[in-house]
Amino acid sequence: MKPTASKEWQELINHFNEIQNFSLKDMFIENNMRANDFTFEQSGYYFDLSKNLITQNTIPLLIKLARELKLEHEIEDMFSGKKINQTENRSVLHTALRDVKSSEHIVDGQDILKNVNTEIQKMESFVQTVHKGDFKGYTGKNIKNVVNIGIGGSNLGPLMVYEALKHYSVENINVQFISNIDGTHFIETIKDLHPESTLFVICSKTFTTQETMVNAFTARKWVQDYFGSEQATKHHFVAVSTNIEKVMEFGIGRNNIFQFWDWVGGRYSLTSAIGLSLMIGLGIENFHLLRAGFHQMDQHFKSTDLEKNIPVLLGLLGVWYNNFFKVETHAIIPYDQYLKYLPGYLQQTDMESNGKSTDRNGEYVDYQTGPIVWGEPGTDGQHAFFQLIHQGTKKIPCDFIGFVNPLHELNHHHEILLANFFAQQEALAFGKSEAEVAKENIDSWLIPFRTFQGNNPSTCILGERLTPESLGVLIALYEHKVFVQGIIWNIFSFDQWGVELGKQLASRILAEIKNGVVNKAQHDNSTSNLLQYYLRKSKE
Ligand code: G6Q
Repeated sequence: MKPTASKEWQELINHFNEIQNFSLKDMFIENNMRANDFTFEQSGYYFDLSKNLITQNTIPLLIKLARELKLEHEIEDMFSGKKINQTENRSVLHTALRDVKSSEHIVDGQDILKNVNTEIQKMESFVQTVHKGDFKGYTGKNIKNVVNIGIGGSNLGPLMVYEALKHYSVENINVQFISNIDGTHFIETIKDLHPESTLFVICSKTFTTQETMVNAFTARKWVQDYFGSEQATKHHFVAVSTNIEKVMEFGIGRNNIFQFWDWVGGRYSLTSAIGLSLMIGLGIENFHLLRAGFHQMDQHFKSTDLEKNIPVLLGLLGVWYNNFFKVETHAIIPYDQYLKYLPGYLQQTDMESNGKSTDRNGEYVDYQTGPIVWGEPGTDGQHAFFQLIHQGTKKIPCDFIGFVNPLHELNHHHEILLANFFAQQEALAFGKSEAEVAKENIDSWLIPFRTFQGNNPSTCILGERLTPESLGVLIALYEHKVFVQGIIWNIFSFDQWGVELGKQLASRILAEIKNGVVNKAQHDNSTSNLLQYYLRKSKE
């Protein structure tokens, strides 16, 4: 259903018109218990939504809209395995990958949990052989370096989680990631590695993705050239894929292929065998704790009333800003260096899922869908882009993510980090008025420059400690938030047709580059000129 045609949408417009000029400062003065009204504790996190531009009526009205658009029913459909990824005719069952509690889950007559668990056991056995030194390189050396080759969903999740949980990583194994087709990524990653102690994990659902395959073939050549034997391949390569045939053609034995299924979307796949490098790098137990964290949030999302359901509330707040305040972006600001790849990871989760302009009926939408997601860790961001959030002309809802306890002993660092974490949210919400600035005895002409309007919304997500489990909770929270928004916007969140056109054109252009001849009839004037310039200069 078109959301904007509902009476609930109209009610939200009316509500917006009433409150759009309210200020957070006034709302906190009017209700000095406001924080309590909008704070939730869930799965080891403290969620403070009170510094958002909402009144007591906003969330109920948004929830009314969600109910009208059958959100509860849609959640059930996803969990039960209905083929909600309609343009690809697939179920969306990443929640089954981390269902650590149920004994079976029948979809189309198949117990998919049995398959999940069989694959997990296979991963565990393999990882044990690597850890114990039973899996050896071609010349009998133990594996010390693992290189994950994959891109998009077959890279961003494992990369982000490995960096986030490095504190928990196993000793003597170092995991690296190669994703970009830019040869620099390959060269710079392998330059300090030795083929005898390196294992490549080729992660590709399709095993046809250009970047991954080119990197995989280059890696295979690197290994074979060193050992002077094709036989070395099976000692230094394993793969994760749904395309067993293609992997075997590459030269990897059936036993070293780890499987997943078409009901797992790439960007939702990190708890499938795509997480093999994680299981190797972080240990079996930590991989399970991560899954358990995901499951905890899955359960919360599936069975909690919308009024207290955190992914639902965060999703609806996003709709509120995106469609009523008409903001364009959403910032993710982790005050935790371990989470430095989280904003990039969530860019894919969110923007590849909800960056769509065709609704579920195939019609062009006449309202805004997914926001631009961006961010950097604090406090670095404070010395870069925070100026614009504080004094620029744009409203930018921000998620501030932090943890009470650090994973190191430099407590004085952590106190300063968290002081900044709290201070930025306070400053963004309440600003500093002209009158307050004037009291500071500065030249009057400087007052406007030193004034802060405030009223920039933020959500505080404060965890107890960054652990495999709490990270799982956090990732699943964002996955479900994105799902909620996709339902409200009436779009298909689980396909990604928008990545296809560029790929097609690149393959056409590559043929021209290889032939050294530009087919002008195929291109506009600008592209033809660029190609000609490139061909001319690259020959010089
Ligand atoms: C994610 C997308 C996309 C995908 C990559 C890699 O949801 O589908 O990012 O993960 O294109 O695809 P392969 O795993 O098939 O190589």
